[in-house]
Parts: sequence; C-alpha cells; structure tokens
Amino acid sequence: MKTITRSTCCYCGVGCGVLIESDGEKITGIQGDPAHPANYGRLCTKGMTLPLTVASKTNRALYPEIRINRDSERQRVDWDTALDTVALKFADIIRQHGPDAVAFYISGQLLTEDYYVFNKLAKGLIGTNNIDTNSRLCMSSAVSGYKLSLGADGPPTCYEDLELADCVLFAGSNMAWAHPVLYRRLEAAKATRADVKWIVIDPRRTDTAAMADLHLQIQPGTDVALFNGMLHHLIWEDLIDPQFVAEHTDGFAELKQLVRDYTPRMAAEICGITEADLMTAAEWFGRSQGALSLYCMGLNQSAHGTDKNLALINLHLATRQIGKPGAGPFSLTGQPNAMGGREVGGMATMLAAHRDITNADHRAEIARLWGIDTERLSPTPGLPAVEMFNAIRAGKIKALWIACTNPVHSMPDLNLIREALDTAEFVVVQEAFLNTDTVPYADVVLPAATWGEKSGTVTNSERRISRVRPAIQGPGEVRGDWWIANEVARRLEAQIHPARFSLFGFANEEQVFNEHRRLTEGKDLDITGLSYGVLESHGPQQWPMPIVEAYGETRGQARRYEDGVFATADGKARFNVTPYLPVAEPTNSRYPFHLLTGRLRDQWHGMSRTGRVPRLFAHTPEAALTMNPLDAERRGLKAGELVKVSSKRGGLILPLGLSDEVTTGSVFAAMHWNGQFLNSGGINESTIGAVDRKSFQPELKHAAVRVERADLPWRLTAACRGDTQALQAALQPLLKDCAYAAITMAGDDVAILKAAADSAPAGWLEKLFTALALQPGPDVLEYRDARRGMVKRVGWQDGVLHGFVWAGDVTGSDQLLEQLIAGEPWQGARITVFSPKTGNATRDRVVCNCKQVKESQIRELVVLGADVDGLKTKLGCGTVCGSCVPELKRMCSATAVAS
Ligand SMILES: Nc1nc2c(c(=O)[nH]1)N[C@H]1C(S)=C(S)[C@@H](COP(=O)(O)OP(=O)(O)OC[C@H]3O[C@@H](n4cnc5c(=O)[nH]c(N)nc54)[C@H](O)[C@@H]3O)O[C@H]1N2
Ligand SMILES: Nc1nc2c(c(=O)[nH]1)N[C@H]1C(S)=C(S)[C@@H](COP(=O)(O)OP(=O)(O)OC[C@H]3O[C@@H](n4cnc5c(=O)[nH]c(N)nc54)[C@H](O)[C@@H]3O)O[C@H]1N2
Ligand code: SF4
Ligand SMILES: [Mo]
Repeated sequence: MKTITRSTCCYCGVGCGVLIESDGEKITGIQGDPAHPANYGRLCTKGMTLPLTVASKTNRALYPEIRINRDSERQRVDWDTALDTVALKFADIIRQHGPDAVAFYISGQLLTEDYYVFNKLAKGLIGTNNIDTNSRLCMSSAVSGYKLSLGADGPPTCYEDLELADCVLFAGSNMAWAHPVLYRRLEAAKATRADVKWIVIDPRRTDTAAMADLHLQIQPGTDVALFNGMLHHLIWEDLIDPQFVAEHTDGFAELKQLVRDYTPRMAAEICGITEADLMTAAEWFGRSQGALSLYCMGLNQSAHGTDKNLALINLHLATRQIGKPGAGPFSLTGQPNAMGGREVGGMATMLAAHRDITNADHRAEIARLWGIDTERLSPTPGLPAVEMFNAIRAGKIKALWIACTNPVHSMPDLNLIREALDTAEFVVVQEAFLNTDTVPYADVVLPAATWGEKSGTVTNSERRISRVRPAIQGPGEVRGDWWIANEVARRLEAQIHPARFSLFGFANEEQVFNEHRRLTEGKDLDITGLSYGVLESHGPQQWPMPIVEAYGETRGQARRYEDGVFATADGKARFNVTPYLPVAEPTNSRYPFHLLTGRLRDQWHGMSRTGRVPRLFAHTPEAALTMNPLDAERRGLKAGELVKVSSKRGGLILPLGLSDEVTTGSVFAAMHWNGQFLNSGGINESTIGAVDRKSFQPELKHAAVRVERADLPWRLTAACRGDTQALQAALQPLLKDCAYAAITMAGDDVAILKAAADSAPAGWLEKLFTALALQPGPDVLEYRDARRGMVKRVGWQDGVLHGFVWAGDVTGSDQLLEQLIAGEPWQGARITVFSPKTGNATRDRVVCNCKQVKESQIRELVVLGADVDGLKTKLGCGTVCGSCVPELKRMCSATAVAS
C-alpha cells in the first residue's frame, strides 16, 4: 500500500517540505510539499533524488561495531555492549583526567532533539563545554556578526522578503547552486518586476553572478574594504538615515572616522574593481525601497569572517535597510538545522536558548531548569573545532565522540586531523554510512538512522521550524541520534552522577522538544506557543512564537526589529569598526595561486549520500582544479592534464580544468571529493586552519598554493556496469596504491575508475579485475603488449559491453566509455574493441538532470539562435526543478556575445 509522509529535505538550509512516498518497506518516490512555505512544492536536483540515497544497504552502517585495539578489525556487537562500552570508557577518562578530557564534535545536520540531548549530556551531565559542531566551519561568523550588531543571533528577515526586495545583494553566496529553491523564488520575482537589481559579490563568475545586473568580481577576501568603501559613498551622497542612526543605533561616529579613509577609489583598488561599479552598488543599495543582502560562506569562511558580516550589517543599519519588508541582512544557513543547533546552544561557546556560558545568571537559569547544581555547569567556554582537534593532537582531550559529520574530509589541513584521531585514546563515530573518511578511526561505530527514517524537528534559514517524519523503518539496527545519545547518557549518569531522577528520562523525541521549548521561555527565540500538535495542525512555524493568550495566535513572527528596538540591553543596534585586513595566507613566489573552494550544484559535502546517486555526477563528472586559461597557457598546462596542487601543509593531484570563471591568479576546487572517490582526502589536504578571532571559524575559502604538472606516464581507465555502491566499495581500497586515482559514476549504473602512476603498481591489476569481476571467460577478451606496458581487458554481458580495463595507454578509452554508458547492443566483431579510435571524445555533461538533457544538445540549438524559452520548449530542459536555468541563460548569452 502506498503511504505519503510529510517531512523535510535533509540537505540545505532552505528547508523544503517534502512528501515521501513509500510502500511500508521502501521509499518509492518524493515530491515537493505544495503546502510548505519554503518551497511551495518545488525541489532541486538533490531533493528530488533523495529516495535513491536510502535505496540500498551497501555501505550503510547497520549494526554497532567495536574494535578491541587499533590493530584489530571492528566486530559487530549488540547495542547494549556498544552503549556500555562508550559510557564506561567516557566515565573512566572523566574520572582519571576530568570532564574536559572528553569532547563531542557534532553537526548542523542533526535534528534539534538530537542536538538537545547531546548538549545536555556534555554540559549538564559531564560538565564540559567541549561540544562543538561543523557549524563552526559554516555559520559561526554569522552568529558573531548578528550578536555584535543586533544583540542576538538569527536573521531578522524571512523568505517573503525575497519577493519584496528591489535591490538584492549576494555576497559570497552561490545561491543558484547552494540554495536553489530560494533562487527560483528570486528569479520569479525578478521576471515580474523590471525595477529589481541584483548585485553579486564573488571572485568567481558563478551561475549566480551570470544572472546579475552588476557582478563585483573582487579579489578574494577583500569584502570588508568593499563594504567600507560603499559606506563612505553612502555618507558622501547623503543616502544614510540620520534619524534612525541617532535613535536606534550606537557607534556611528567611530565607524565614520574609519570609513573616511575608504574612499571609493581606494576601496575599489583593494578589491580590483572599478570605482564606478563600487559607487553604483552603493547607490542601488542606498536608494532602493528594500535592500536585501544574502550572504553565505564567501563571507563566513574567512579569518575576518565576523568583520565581513559586521561591515555588511553596518550598511543596513546606516541606511535603515532592516526591519521592514524586503530589507535586511539575511545570512543563508548552510545546513538544514544549523539554526536548531544554535537554538539549543549546541556549541562550545554558547548555552541553551541563546544563553551565554560566561554569564553566571544564564548558567543559574539553565541549572534551575535542568534541576542540577549550578556548579555542575562549567563557566569556561569549550574548545571550538580547530582548537578541539589541536587539543586532541596534544593529548589533552583523550576521548572524542563524532556524530553526523565527517571531519577527516571537511576540516581544514587534514594531516593534522588524522594525526589528532590517531593520537586520541578513544573515538566514537555515529554515522549512517561506513565508507566515509572518518569511520576508519572509530573504536566504536554507532549506526544512525538517516533521512526518511528519523523523527524530530529542524529550523530553516528563516527561523521556521518544520517536522521531520520517518517514512520507513531504517535497515539493520540503526537508531535515531537522540536515542543513541540518551542511552549512553543514562548509562554514564549511573557511573558519574547517580541520582534519583535521571536527566535523561526522555521516552520519545516529543518529550525532548517540550523540554527545549521550556528553556526558551522569555528569550528572544521564545517558542512556548509551539508544540508537535501545533506543527501537525498548522504546519511549519517561525520563531519567536510565544504563547499570546490575548490573540490565541498560532503564527510565529516573520520579521524582527520592525519597531527599531534591537536585542541589546539598551535596545540600540551597534555599529562596529571594521578595518580591512588581508587573507591569512597571502600568495608569494613559491605559492603564487590563491586557492578558492566551494560547492557544486548536484553534490552534498562529503558525498556519502549524493555520491550514491550516479546521475548526480552527470553535471560535473569529475573532480578538477579550475584555472584561468591565461595562467595555464603561461605555464604550458593543458585542460585535462594531471596537476599537483599543494600548499605548505599538503597537496593532492587533480585533473586541470580551464575556465575564465576564475580570474588569473586564482584557482578553484570543489570541496566535495574525498577518500571515497579519490586517493587523497580532497582539497582540505591543502587548506589552512587559520581562524577568525571572534568566531573561531576557519578560513576554508582561502589558501596560497602552487600548481605543477604531475608527470605520471602510466595511465588507466576502467569502467563497469552494475550496482554502483557495491562497485564503489570494491574499488575504494585500491585508490591509495596510485599517485592519482578517482572513482566517478555515470548513467544509472556505471562506475568509472581513472588512475595514474609512474608505473603499474605491482599486483594491482589483478585486484582490479577481481573488484570488477572481469575474470577470464567466454565473454571476456584480453590484449597484452608487454613491450609497451599495455593491458586491455573487456567484458560483455548479454551482448552489451559490460566492463573494461585499459591500462598503460588509455587512447580511445573515452569513446569506449561513452559506448559502455550508452549500453547499446555491441555491433560487429568483438575484437575490434582493441583498435584505437582516433579523435578525443570529451564526456558530454548532463546539464538538465530532470530531463537528462546534455550539453551538446543545448549547444546545437543555441548556435542556431535558441533562447532559454526555446530550449525549454524543444528539449524540456529547465522545466522541472529549474536548477539548470541559470546555466541555460549563461550558455545562451555567451553565444550571443561571441557572435
Ligand atoms: N549543492 C549544494 N548546496 C549546498 C551545500 C552543498 O554541499 N551542495 N551545502 C550547504 C552548506 S552547509 C552551505 S554552508 C552552503 C554554502 O553556500 P555558498 O556559500 O553559497 O557556497 P560556496 O560554494 O561554499 O561559496 C560561495 C561562494 O563564495 C565565493 N567566495 C570565495 N571567497 C570569497 C570572498 O573572499 N568573498 C566573496 N564575496 N566570495 C567569496 C566562492 O567563489 C563561491 O562561489 O551551501 C549549502 N547548500
Ligand atoms: N575546503 C572547504 N571545506 C569545507 C567547506 C568549504 O566550503 N570548503 N565547507 C564547510 C562547511 S560550510 C560545512 S557545513 C562542512 C560540512 O562537512 P561535514 O559535516 O563533514 O559534511 P557531511 O559530508 O554532510 O557530513 C555529514 C555526515 O553525517 C552522515 N549522516 C547522514 N545522515 C546522518 C544521520 O541522520 N545521523 C548521523 N549520525 N549521521 C548521518 C553522513 O553520512 C556524513 O558522513 O564542510 C566544511 N568544509
Ligand atoms: S533547495 Fe534543494 S537541497 Fe535545499 S532543502 Fe530544498 S530540495 Fe533540499
Ligand atoms: Mo555549511
């Protein structure tokens, strides 16, 4: 029987509502929820393919596992054994070395209920604030920015503002790819209103930038100079609101003093843009009815991330572009529940419900609400992510519990992270998938339920709380994250603080939510008017949502600070003095390139989920380092060549991609690829752990690197049809033996391996044949040329090309790969497969995932003069989820310019 379950997408902070279709055992389909106010039925490519991420059990963490010592394999155990082991080991370390010898590293992808229990376990039971999350890598500069300027965390804006703004400023946000459904809303608004102006501030010409009226392609890291220069111009042009500044803010005089020096000319020079463009941006911003800024990692992931946020908020306060429809500084949340994590205080530097660790009254309030002695709460802030791993490396923190994040891929400077986990006495990894780069370090693996299987709530970018509901029961013995934390907490409590009443008597996630709600009473994020019942009857709600008896209202507040009263003690917002400082690691003659990192349209972080869906590889089939063609020419490098990109800290080999999306002097790498797919941990081998002094957020977007040709004469291309998860699992262990190796996927069932080395690794090809099940037999042909070091093996199944290995020389393998992906019956004599074809086939990218429309099909029509509407009608591309529309526009306009 078909069941429909209302839930929420587990990827980005847009927080789209989904309707999950299931047959009781399996998830069979998905649709956008037409009633959800974030997406009104829309989904992007990632949301639409969610069912495929939970379709197979391969690589899933299904049972608890323990290893007795570092040299042994992990063994399956029952839940009681695993939970007891974690509790006893933690208790032991706490007794011997004190509460700060243990730490938790958790995630903005946990549900609010999961987060709440973890936070209570660390702070309330153990008495350590060593609980930090991947939000430190993501939102912490935005949190510091809001608190230092508006007095409290959380955006003052809402999604309706997207439709109401007439000036939209994107700063360090590639929203077309990272928040696609909100971007669709902006596109729609722009199409109906001719007066809407878009400004994009990004050192790269992204799909978001391609749609802008003004793209400020600034030098990396120079945003503060730009905003200061814009403010200078706004003051000069009398575009500020003196009355608002006088009545509702503090600190303008000091800021004015600073920005006096930032003339548009001087600022524009720092940023590498024209003075005229800077002034245009300032004027559009200052003169509009509603100026809305949308910002993300290009601002936050910086050694001056808080200042970047503050300098932008300064602009909003000076011009009163805040607290009114269509206006305000709107920090886009990256992960689905980074907001919820902030609400329950799940970070090393905060307490529950926006309280502060260092505030004695706040600690007393929490202690009272939890029913514990105030002394149990540590007054010392815990260690934020980068420092936490440093302390593990130094042996100060002995036990670490990681949940729902993959630090051996996503933290900067991976060598240090691996060293830390090697040093740690005890590592717990709570994961849904076993093939991530962090799992090999686990002494205990706790198998978690994932999307479609778990229950609780999340808060999206506009402070809206939605329900996450399970459509099916997870496979094996997986459990919800809150349950796992709660079970260990109860056992640990018996060890270290036996009490008559357990702090962890939660029987279900609703009870956890209700306790969290109680802690918000009277705070800026008061949700005392909200319950699972209200969410059920009235749908998702924004906070604050206090109980307002007089109105009997069941609606949260859409926009904050409309009365000009801010969340500071005196109600006034603060201007902050923000001098411009360069990036932490400037380029030099040894490391002459500025490395930028970021996201791809169809992949999610470490790809443990999107990497399970072959069709999500079609838009960007391979990992690459992108360089400007002029830089490549100067160095004699060609597209597709293997290059070594390295910083002072570490490096990796990647194929070179050429594009003028990056300016000369900069290179770009996507953050997604890692040890599941590469012979390295990905681009964070090279990034730097320098952090912002106020937010402790690392500068993941900027590092100085050099790029050299990797001369690796022995090449291999292999591909095979089948269960891509099983193939990935079989190939992953082979990657490390090559100087370069990468797994990718294509079609619906093809896994591809490309590798390079000085010479063939000994015995490796036999292992590869086994992994691909390409053993000699009637349907397998082999060709060897020992003198030229060539080995080719090809297999067929049911008259269709099934798999091949081309080793030594890969000429012609690209065409063969296309044939394999096409899956057509084999024509002619099989032996002809070994005659090398001439010409170089480059893989045809799939631009539109929903309708599977390829780049070549689009180009064919574009040269004939087709516009986006024409493409939509003729090919159907861009008519379903719309994720490819910005790219279609870009392809049409590029051709128009060229002709
Ligand atoms: N497809 C997809 N969507 C996602 C995610 C994903 O993994 N995949 N992850 C989600 C998460 S957790 C997050 S945090 C968001 C991130 O969303 P975004 O921040 O929008 O994405 P990024 O690509 O990381 O970075 C945005 C842009 O910052 C630019 N940039 C780099 N340096 C600077 C600079 O100094 N100044 C300025 N102004 N810009 C700079 C980069 O060129 C890049 O285009 O995406 C969310 N959505
Ligand atoms: N160079 C560079 N590095 C970056 C960034 C960048 O832009 N550039 N961006 C940074 C940012 S903004 C972010 S947010 C981080 C993200 O980095 P990570 O947090 O490492 O990202 P994910 O791969 O999403 O990790 C989530 C893990 O949880 C697992 N999982 C899935 N569902 C569940 C569940 O329900 N329960 C549990 N327990 N586990 C589950 C997944 O399999 C996955 O391994 O990366 C950061 N790193
Ligand atoms: S925009 Fe895409 S990834 Fe983000 S919540 Fe919506 S469907 Fe999920
Ligand atoms: Mo993020």
